[in-house]
Amino acid sequence: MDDTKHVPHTLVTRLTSTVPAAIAVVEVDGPMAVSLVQKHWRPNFGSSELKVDQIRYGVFRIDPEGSDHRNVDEPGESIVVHRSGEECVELHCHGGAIAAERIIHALVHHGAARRSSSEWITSRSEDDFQAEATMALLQATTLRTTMILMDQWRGALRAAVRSIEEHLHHQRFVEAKTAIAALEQYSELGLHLLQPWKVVLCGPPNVGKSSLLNRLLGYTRAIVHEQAGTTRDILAESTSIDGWPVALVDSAGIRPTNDQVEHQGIQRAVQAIQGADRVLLLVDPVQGWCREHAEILEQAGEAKTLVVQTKADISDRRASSVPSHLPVTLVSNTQKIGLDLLLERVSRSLVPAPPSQGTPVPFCSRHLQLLDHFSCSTNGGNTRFPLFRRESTKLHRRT
Ligand SMILES: Nc1nc2c(ncn2[C@@H]2O[C@H](COP(=O)(O)OP(=O)(O)OP(=O)(O)O)[C@@H](O)[C@H]2O)c(=O)[nH]1
Ligand SMILES: [Mg+2]
Repeated sequence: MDDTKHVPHTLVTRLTSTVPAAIAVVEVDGPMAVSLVQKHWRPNFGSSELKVDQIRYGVFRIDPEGSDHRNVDEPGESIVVHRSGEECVELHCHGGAIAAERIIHALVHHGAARRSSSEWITSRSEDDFQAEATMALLQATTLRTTMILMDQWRGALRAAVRSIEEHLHHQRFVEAKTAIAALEQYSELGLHLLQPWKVVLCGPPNVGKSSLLNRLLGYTRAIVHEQAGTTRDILAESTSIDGWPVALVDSAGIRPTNDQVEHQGIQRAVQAIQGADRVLLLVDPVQGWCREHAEILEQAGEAKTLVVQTKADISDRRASSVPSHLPVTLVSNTQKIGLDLLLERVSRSLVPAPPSQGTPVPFCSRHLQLLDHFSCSTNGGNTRFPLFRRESTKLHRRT
């Protein structure tokens, strides 16, 4: 029987992402970490002793006892071993899909328990806020969103929440409401630090939706053609506008049709408009505003619609048929006119007042639930929130 089996609290975690990379890092943490690694590891020279802070090279043998005769010639995995603490060893192996998994599987087979990377992060964070910020930072795609999340990692949101708790505890409800409102103004932005804003390009056929998508992306993603009804399906691409993550969505031109395929495409366009955060409603300067524009505007609502008149190289005058109270941005896809102004307006529409450095921003659904809970408490309800009193659960601190 394997004497290292059922040893408590020796945890194995893949520290690096599962996305293939040059190197993957697996951490073994706990009382049996060193002996477990030594059982599998064969150094390329010298003894297999592992001193703290020493870095060694060798091979990780998946089946060290060779009990499985089919695996006798199994080559193992090349690894760099770093004993980072008395009870902590890092194994640096090939970063493809397989190597780290084989190593983890072998260690679990011999008694370690697998721990997810989110559990690892939680165990090393001061509290839930910092753990959530770390996990969000791993997924952030722009510098701007990263900076906001770094502020939360450093404690901006935690401090704001604690201050609201204090107000509620001392029944200072006016101050509590003000502080809650200050956080709530950023809740939509906070949820879109990771989840891209969905910006849908729509309008009748041939107004230049696909051309504008290509221009805003900076490469030719969608088919552009003079024939009306070219785009049939939804086409979404990730990008960023002024540092805000955005999914730009091209859609089929909306018009009455007897063509079954086109009809389905139009239905998808309508669904995309309904689910959009912002709608770019495109108008051709010659065709002008038509019934479809009015219907889309009614569906999307004026607050989240930006009217864009294309083909400014043909006509740079606002079409008189566009309702006069609607602001219009004139662009030319072919001559690249007005695109910077359009991007600026989209950015301002998404985030009218970007948070300054150090501003607390709620950024996940748990934070919004917490704000709801606080709001209820401003009427004199329960003012203690044990969920946010959790102390650090750091496990094995490195020596
Ligand atoms: N002069 C000029 N032509 C443009 C401009 N934008 C698009 N076009 C032309 O208009 C035609 C239609 O362009 P698309 O981008 O395919 O239009 P669409 O709105 O995606 O059309 P559908 O997919 O059919 O709904 C093409 O011949 C484009 O070259 C522009 O800004 N100026
Ligand atoms: Mg198109």
